[in-house]
Amino acid sequence: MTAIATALAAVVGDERVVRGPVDAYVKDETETRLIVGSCAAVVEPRSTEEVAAVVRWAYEHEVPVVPRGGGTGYAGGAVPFAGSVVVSLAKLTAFRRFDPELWRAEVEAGVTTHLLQRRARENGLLYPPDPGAGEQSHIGGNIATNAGGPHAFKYGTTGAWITGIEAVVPPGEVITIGGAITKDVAGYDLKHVLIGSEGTLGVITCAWVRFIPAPEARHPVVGLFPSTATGVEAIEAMVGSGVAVAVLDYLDHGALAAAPPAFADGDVAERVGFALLCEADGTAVEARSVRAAAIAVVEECGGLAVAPLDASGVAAVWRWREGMTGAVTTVRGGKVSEDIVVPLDRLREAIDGTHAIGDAVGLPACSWGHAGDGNLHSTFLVDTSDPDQLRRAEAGAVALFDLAVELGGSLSGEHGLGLVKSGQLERFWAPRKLELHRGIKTLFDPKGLMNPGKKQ
Ligand code: LAC
Ligand code: ZN
Repeated sequence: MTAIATALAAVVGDERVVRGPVDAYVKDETETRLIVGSCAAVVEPRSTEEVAAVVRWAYEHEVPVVPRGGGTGYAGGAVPFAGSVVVSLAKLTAFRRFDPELWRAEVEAGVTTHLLQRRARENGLLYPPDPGAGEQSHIGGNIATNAGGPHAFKYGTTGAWITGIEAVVPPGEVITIGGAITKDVAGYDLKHVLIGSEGTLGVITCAWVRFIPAPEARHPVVGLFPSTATGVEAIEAMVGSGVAVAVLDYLDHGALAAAPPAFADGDVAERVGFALLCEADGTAVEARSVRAAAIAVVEECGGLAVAPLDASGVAAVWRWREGMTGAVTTVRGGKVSEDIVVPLDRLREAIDGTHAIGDAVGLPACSWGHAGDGNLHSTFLVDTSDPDQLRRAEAGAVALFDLAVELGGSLSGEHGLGLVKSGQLERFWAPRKLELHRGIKTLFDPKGLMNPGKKQ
């Protein structure tokens, strides 16, 4: 045990300090680009008061604190630096309240996204956000990153579903913002300051979540197109003609090469250069009508629509989409993947630009993501045993940020700044804007001990 671990055992009890190897607590999905951290101790508090005790101790002793949810992030936000304390929220798993008839719950930070979705579903409700890896990711981490997902197109990101937050902020105090209320304009919007703050302002310990009645039906529509041009035309036609799909995702030819749509006819799959994944939802009548409209748009734009209605066909479509990031990683063993976002009418340029950057750095490139939100997962495939490939991919990532900003977009649409985009804000933000950003950090965390090095 390190001296810090021993001291924390005295603060919150021996059994709250993780013994043995802590490898699982010092990394996230950025392991695919060889990012792994280290820490002095890992604690797993069982209550908000214990989290507060840890933060109090750390603040007094000037030890950095790295909050950790399910560890499924793509930006290195939960990767700790040597000497810090990892505060895992995995044991804060209570539903403090669940009021299905009022469409709301009060859940602790370590409740998994899937459990929250399931409890809602079992009660005829919907918790719409669907970031990937829901079995592993926690609601606390989802809030800390304002996680998105395919359904964000219609329903918004995690933050849109949070009406209140309980958090431990330096130097170790518990605050609550909002609650079981759906409107609150008293004071500045501190709730949305914490949402997406990536653990740099405090530790989110509990949240008030809202639901809506579950849609009666949901039907996927996949559009397979010969080219990016025809596919992007269909995206714009879908939006422009008011077809209110809940999901409007895409995969370019590079992504399709890694994960061909197994549910389409073999010949067709080989000729596909671009794919769209839509979902029609609502009452049974609405979902059928939006489905038909989406199919019509796909066909009018020269695509082939695959729109299964049977459970196994639907499952195959979602398996394909959810397996995308894994499939792309498998090609060369590693990847550097960013999540730039651009205005919808610049999507085509961002998709083509990703390939141009890949060519410039000499690496295979691809992108997929949330077309309707203009949010790309622009990716360079790397063999991680070759440091030069990794270096070129990181240079490609910086070029992607330039591209996004040039197109009127932003560095990150859904995964956050974390560690991997550290230093990028000052390349693009005006001095006064940066000063305000840093001022918020200093106000919450004057000693700079909350998840240092992230979101800056
Ligand atoms: C996705 C993850 C990478 O959309 O955000 O596939
Ligand atoms: Zn995504």
